[in-house]
Amino acid sequence: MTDTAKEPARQVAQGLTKMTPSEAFVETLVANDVRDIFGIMGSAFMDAMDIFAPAGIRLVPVVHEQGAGHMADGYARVSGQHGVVIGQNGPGISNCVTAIAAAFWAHSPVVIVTPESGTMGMGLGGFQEANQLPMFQEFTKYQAHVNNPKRMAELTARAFDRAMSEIGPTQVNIPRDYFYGDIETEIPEPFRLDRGAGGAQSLDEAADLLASAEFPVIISGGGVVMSDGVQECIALAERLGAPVVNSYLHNDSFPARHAQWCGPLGYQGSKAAMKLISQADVVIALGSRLGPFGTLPQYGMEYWPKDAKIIQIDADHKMLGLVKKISVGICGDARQAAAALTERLSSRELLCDDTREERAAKTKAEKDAWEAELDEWTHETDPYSLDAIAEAEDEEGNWLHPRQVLRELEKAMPARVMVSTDIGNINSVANSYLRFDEPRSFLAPMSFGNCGYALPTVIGAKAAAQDRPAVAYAGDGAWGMSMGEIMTAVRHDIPVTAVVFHNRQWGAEKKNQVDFYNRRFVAGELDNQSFAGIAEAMGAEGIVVEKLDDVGPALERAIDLQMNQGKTCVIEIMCTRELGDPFRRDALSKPVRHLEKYQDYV
Ligand SMILES: Cc1ncc(C[n+]2csc(CCOP(=O)(O)OP(=O)(O)O)c2C)c(N)n1
Ligand SMILES: [Mg+2]
Repeated sequence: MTDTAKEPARQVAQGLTKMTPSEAFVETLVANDVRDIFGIMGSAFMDAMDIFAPAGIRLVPVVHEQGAGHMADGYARVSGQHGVVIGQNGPGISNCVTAIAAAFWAHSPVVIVTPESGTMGMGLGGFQEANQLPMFQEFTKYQAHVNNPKRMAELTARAFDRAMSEIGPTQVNIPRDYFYGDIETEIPEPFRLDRGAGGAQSLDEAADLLASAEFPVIISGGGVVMSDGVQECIALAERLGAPVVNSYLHNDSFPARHAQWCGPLGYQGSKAAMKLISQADVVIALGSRLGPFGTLPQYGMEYWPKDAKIIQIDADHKMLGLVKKISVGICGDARQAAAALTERLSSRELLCDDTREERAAKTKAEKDAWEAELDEWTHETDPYSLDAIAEAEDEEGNWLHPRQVLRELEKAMPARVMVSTDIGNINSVANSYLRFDEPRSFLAPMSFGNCGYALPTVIGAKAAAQDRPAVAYAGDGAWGMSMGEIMTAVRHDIPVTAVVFHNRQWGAEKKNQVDFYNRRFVAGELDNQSFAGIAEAMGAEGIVVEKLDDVGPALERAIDLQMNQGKTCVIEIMCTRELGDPFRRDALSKPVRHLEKYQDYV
């Protein structure tokens, strides 16, 4: 669309023009097609905020700025556009640190706008004064400090450009007095990097390696989602007849309905995926940094194929060979690299062509076996879980097995759903039951792993894709950190559905106390209130589920409320205290005590 064809609010000032820095800032947002910003208002940027509405920008006021950061993350991950967050200098900004860290590890193009103390007071210990660049140093790809009001448009624009080209959060830090004054400025045209498939030499080497592979396996990573490359990944997979596994927490990087899809690697992932990749002689890690937690042993299985040759493709050359030893590293866009490889292989005979059917049968057999295992795996069977299940039988109320609940939720998921998950034991077990047919659908807290992620993130996702159903999963502990944002969903008509697994404990961490600390539980119990009741008090609908048969219908009802009546609903599911495998056995050791008074604590 040419600029003149846009609605008046979305037309950007052209050429060198007299304006205020506030206007330059807002015009730069418009040039970058910003329509929603998440945050809490403050005097620090009120002069710019005052003209958001006539520029066609909505400021979504949240309950807590951390929520705003997560919303910007969810918005970016689903739309592929920038997510933008803003807050008052000092506390409004420090409240965002966790969310920006999470967005960093999710590779989300989030721009955090951080108005700062005025230049004439900075350093004197004034009100809400803080050095706001060091706070985000580790979690941003680029930090712009507006050191002169005349540079407002230039530096704001650069933050928007870099968020896209570097695929991660950037910051624009603006002394609050620099919003005022008169300047002559030009609003820069957004610059979008035209990425390529990678170097011809590395692509050729990869094609040669693939041509001689007997059992190639593709890992489809986050880069496939971010580059909109699922179709190209499918084409490569079909040319090779190779099983495709999702990298950890990128379950939406390959359609689950496809015969070659095998499910996710990593914590609580798919045994089929793990068994198949363990047989690979060549692995193609497409758009994956091969993060260290994504390939840890699971189910007592060391599945990573140590002798396989690895072809790694990543848009960031610094990721190539960083975690795993590789044979070929391609610095390229996942979509274009997949297309370039398919093209190179199209007219070539491949060693694996001969075994296409045999490999397809093997893939199917592993998938069928894993589905059957999941169907039978109704509850956990370790001694602690069996005790917890027995205890639940003696208690008042009816408590459900999490795995059965997760299976029922899976069956009731609507088409095109977006699901965010939190950090917790039940949320992790959910990994086996979350399957997607379209990309930009799965929003997990990724490597930063913060509790309190799921609800605000899915609210941001819903703001970006109002026509899609949005569901958040959270444990009762993580829910407490974030549930206030239900008020944001209700107040601002961004209806979502949240499923709260009410197991009355900080389960994931308690599992470590079971495995390493002889069930000495410290600070693990949660004496919970009614989450459905709290939801109702916040203006949402609340449903309590105590029977397995009610799980699916509750989700269907909540989705109907969301999609047809614009209502937010919290489904509170009463679960036993049983616990699935822990995240990391590798990170803990059996306790050693030298002092007499702690001798029993081993
Ligand atoms: C912000 C933050 N604080 C603490 C932790 C450590 N932590 C990881 S999982 C977990 C327990 C989560 O409990 P809950 O949400 O109730 O889920 P459950 O494990 O019971 O399913 C905690 C405290 C974390 N990951 N993030
Ligand atoms: Mg819990």
